[in-house]
Amino acid sequence: MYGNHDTTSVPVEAPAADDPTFDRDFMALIDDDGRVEPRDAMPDAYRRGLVRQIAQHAHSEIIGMQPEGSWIGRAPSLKRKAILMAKVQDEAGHGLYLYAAAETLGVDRADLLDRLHTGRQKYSSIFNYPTPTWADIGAIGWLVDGAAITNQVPITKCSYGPYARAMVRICKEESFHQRQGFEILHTLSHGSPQQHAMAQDAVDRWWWPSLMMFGPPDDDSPNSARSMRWGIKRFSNDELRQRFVDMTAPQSHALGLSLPDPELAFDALTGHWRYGEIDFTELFEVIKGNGPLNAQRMAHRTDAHERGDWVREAALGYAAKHARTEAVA
Ligand code: BYC
Repeated sequence: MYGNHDTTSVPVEAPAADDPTFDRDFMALIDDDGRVEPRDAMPDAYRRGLVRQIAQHAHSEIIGMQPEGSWIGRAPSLKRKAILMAKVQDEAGHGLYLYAAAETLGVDRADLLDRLHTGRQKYSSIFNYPTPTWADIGAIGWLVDGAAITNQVPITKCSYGPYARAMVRICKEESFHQRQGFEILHTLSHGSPQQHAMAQDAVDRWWWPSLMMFGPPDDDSPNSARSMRWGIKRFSNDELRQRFVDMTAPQSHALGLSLPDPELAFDALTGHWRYGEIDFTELFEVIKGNGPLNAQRMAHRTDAHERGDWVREAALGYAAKHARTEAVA
C-alpha cells in the first residue's frame, strides 16, 4: 500500500480515512522508518503539517535571496560576483524543489504564494536582518547556511518521500554555500585590521539571530511533538541548536573570530558547548512582523511577483499552445 512513488505503476488501493486500520497501518509505517509517498493515504493533520513546514521552508528560500541578492552588483571581484550569483540562483532552485514537493500534497503553488504575500504563512526570521557590509555575505554563508544544514540534513530522512529527496540535493548545495561563507570570512579575518573588524562586526550581529533560526525552545514549540511523532522532524529545536553551537564554536577559532557570548564554554563533562541565554522575545517579535526589515522584504517580494505576471501568463500561453499541438498530432 505505501511507498508508491513510481508514477508509472497502477494507482494503489489506499484505505478510506474512516477505515479502522488506517491510522494503525500509517503509524506502523512511520515506526518502521518507511516513506510515505504522494498517492498514499495519510491523515489530514499529517498532510497539513507537511504543507505548513514545506511551504514555510520554500518561502524562506525565495525571501532568502534578497539579503544576498543586494550584494551581487557590489561583490569585490568578478570571481566573488560569479560565486554569489550561483548561490542566489541555487536558493531560487531550492524554492522550486520545495514548492514542487508541497504540490505533491495537493496544494497549489499560486495559493501558497498568496498565503505568503498576505501574511498567512511564515518564512524564516533570519531574513529580516540587514546586510550592510560585504562581511555579512560571509556571515550568512558560515552561520545561516551552517544552521540550515544542521536543521536540514535530518530532513533527508523524514517520512515524506518527496520532501526527503528534495532535501538531499538542497543539503549538498547548502554545504558548498557554507564553505564559501567561511572562506569569505577567513580572507577578511586575515586581511587588514579594518577587514578583520568588519568580519567580527558581521559575526557579532548574525550569531544570536542564527541561534533563533532553530525556533522557540522545546517547551514552547507547539508543533514539535507531533512533527517528531510523524517523522517530519527528527530532532527537537534545542537538540539541533546545540549541535550547531558544537559545530560552530571550534570553527570560530579557526577563523580567528570570536562569538559574542561571554558564557560560551566547552563543558568536558557533557562534551557540549554551553551557551548564554537567548532572547526569544526578539524571535517572537520578528516572527510577528516587527523585525528590522520585515516590511521591506515583503514589499520587495510582492512587487517582484506582480512584475513577473507577464512571465506566468506567457508560460501558461505556451503550455496551452503546446498541449493543442500535441492533441492534434
Ligand atoms: N522563523 O512549533 P515550532 C533557509 C514558527 S533556512 C519564523 O517550533 P516547528 C535558507 C513556526 O513556523 C530557514 N518562524 O515550529 C538558508 C511555528 O508557527 P506556525 C528555513 C518560526 O515547525 C540559507 C511557530 O513559530 N528552514 O531556508 O516545529 C539561505 C512555533 O514554532 C521560526 C526551514 O524551514 C523561525 N526561525 O519548528 C537561503 C527548515 N521558528 O507554522 C535559505 C524546515 C519557529 O505554527 N523547518 N517559527 O504558524 C523546520 O525545521 C521547522 O519548521 C522549524 C520550526 C525548526 C523552523
